[in-house]
Amino acid sequence: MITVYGEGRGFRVAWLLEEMGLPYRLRQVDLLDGIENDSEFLAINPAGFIPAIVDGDTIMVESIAIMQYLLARHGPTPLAPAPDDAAFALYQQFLHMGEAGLAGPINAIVATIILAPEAERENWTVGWARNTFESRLGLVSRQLARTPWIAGEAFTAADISVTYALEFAQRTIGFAPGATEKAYIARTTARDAYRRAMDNCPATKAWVAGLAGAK
Ligand SMILES: N[C@@H](CCC(=O)N[C@@H](CS)C(=O)NCC(=O)O)C(=O)O
Repeated sequence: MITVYGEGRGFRVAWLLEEMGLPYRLRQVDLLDGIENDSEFLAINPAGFIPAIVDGDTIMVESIAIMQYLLARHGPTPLAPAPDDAAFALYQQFLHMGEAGLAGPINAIVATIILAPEAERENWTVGWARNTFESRLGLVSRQLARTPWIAGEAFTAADISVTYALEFAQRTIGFAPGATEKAYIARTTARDAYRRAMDNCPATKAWVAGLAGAK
């Protein structure tokens, strides 16, 4: 049985596991409680960030890498188009862009607006991170104007990566999706696997419920 440590980007992992029909359990990690008090989790990830997984003898961190591991180790699955598939390049691109170009820069904004002293909250780095998010979002919107899913005509793990980032942005930096992104989020989040993952992730469910009016 695979154990997923922590929600946050662990939701991506739970959603993927639901799509793949693989059994798992979620082990909550409360970052706000002081991670130094959670020695069991620190034994899994001494760096103290989430998510992490344990799958037999395998321990891993980094949500996108975890997804690639699960898709490869427990696949094959159409959720990860093969190298000879026409969707392969876009799939790889957006799978990674969901974190590297969208959710990652948001971390800098969130950390600054929550943790920085008042006078430092709208600093240069926050502006840079917003611009980075917005320029990558332009590529997402352009692609969604062409195809229903981010890598083409079929739902893939890249849609999990990007959808999480868009909902994260809505929740944290006041991102207001346009009509194309709204319709996309409605499509991806209507999937049964998304709903089942939500039911296993109460903290994520609570914050997404808060977005209901924005959708
Ligand atoms: N690139 C990492 C980002 C992980 C990340 O930022 N996790 C957040 C919660 S979603 C966290 O643990 N923050 C606390 C920390 O980094 O110490 C991934 O995709 O897994």
